[in-house]
Amino acid sequence: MATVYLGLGSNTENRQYHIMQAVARLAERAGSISALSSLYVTAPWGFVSDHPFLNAAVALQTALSPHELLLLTQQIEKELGRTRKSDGEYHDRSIDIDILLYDSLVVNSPDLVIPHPLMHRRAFVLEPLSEIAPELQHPVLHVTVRKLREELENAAPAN
Ligand code: PH2
Ligand code: MG
Ligand code: MG
Repeated sequence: MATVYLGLGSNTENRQYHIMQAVARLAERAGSISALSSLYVTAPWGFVSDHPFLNAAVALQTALSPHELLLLTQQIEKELGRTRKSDGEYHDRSIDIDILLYDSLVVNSPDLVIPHPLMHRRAFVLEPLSEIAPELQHPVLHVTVRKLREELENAAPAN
């Protein structure tokens, strides 16, 4: 069994419904959810939108491999109405499920990078994650989630 941390986000109608549906479908098909953070209202990061996000983090115990889990998260995103454009920009989305950490595994494949390469720069990831796993070590940066969050808070606002 692996312990995996996922980041969830939604900024379209019914944000809370989409997040809770994602959690329920993960619990049904990926394993068991051992922690769920509060839902955080966050401003769109990296793109301009009138629609604020709800973000959350979950801890999942799973027997799925990283790639099996990736396929499942993509399937659940699709079921919940996620569409994708290939213009390299961020867009409003009904649901986004990102694999943040998978045990202390480091994965660098064309379709999947773990730890999530931007997680340490995003307050909308670190806030919910530090609520459920403050002492968790980042396997590449070798500092805790709590520390990453503190460092981001003290960094330049451009982050
Ligand atoms: N996800 C992004 C880009 N920007 N901003 C917020 N606040 N929350 C997100 O989940 C988010 C974002 C790319 O996945
Ligand atoms: Mg994302
Ligand atoms: Mg994503």
